[in-house]
Amino acid sequence: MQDKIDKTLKEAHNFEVENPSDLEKFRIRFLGKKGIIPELFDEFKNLPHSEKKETGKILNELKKTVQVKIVESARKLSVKHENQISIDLTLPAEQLPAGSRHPISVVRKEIIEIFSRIGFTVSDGPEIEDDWHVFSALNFPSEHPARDMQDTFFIFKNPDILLRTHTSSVQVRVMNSTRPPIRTISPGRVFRNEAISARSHCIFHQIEGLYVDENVSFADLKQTLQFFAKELFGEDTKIRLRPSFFPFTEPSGEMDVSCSCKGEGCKLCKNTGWLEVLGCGMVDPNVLRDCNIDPEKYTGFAFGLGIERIALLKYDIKDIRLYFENDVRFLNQFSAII
Ligand code: 2NM
Repeated sequence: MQDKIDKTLKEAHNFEVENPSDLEKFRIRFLGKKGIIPELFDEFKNLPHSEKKETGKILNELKKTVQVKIVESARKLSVKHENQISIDLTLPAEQLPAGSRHPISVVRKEIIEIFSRIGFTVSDGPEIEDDWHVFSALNFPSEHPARDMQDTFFIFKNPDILLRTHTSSVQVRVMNSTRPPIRTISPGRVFRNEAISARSHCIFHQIEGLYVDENVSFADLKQTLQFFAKELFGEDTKIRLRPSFFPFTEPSGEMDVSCSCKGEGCKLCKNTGWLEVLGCGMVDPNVLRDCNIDPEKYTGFAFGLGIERIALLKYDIKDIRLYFENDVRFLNQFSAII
């Protein structure tokens, strides 16, 4: 019997299992109803009592070895099987998790689309500018506080190379290089040397608009802004203009939109019923002249808005710093917005 067990063990070791059918043959040969191992257990019953302990131990070990070989071979075959599936090029691709648009991008896109519908093109310009395009051509007097180191970032401490503080510099470039009619908006990053807080940041995003042609009037400005406000905030939105001052426009104004609380009072509008949205005005004749446009023949209106502020109002965002942290818990909240 000992001999038979040794022979069976050798055979089990040498049995090559290459595929599922080999595995099934192996199982039947050794563990099937009429297989070698059940046969050996039958023979075992007839052994004299004195041999049972020793032989039983070896027989059990043989059975275990065969079982382990079956489990191991099955595992190896299934890995092989999986590898074959993974190169099946006809299978549909796995879905990748989609990201979301940044709220600043969402609002910028929406504003660009609104102005595109009434004939405005998009213009672009450099973030690193010179004094003339940012200040001189825009009627900033030489002693204006915005030109101060405190407010503007200068590069290499050179007073003539600086980071633009508004995208009006792009419009100076447009006016210098094209003849009216001009209808353009310029979205872009701007930089101001300000302390970072919940309400302001040293980098933010602006969109400025410019319309220059013969007979452009303040009424055109007001109608354009009213259209814009209704498109962005809803058909029921009302606007109001308050007098203001900017070096590059005369007269100048600030536009408020009616708050969605309808004057009932809320935190957002501080119970005034109005939200400040943008600055605007008629382009100062000095600006037109500096940009080679005849102020006797042409007039223009311009406006400027901060995208962070608009997004803040639209989505009730409490802290401007959230825009720049790229915390996915913040960004994921905009994943439903296209
Ligand atoms: C504002 C407010 C008022 C403005 C002026 C010009 C230009 F280039 F035509 F002179 N661009 N943008 C402007 C006017 C910007 O931002 C609050």
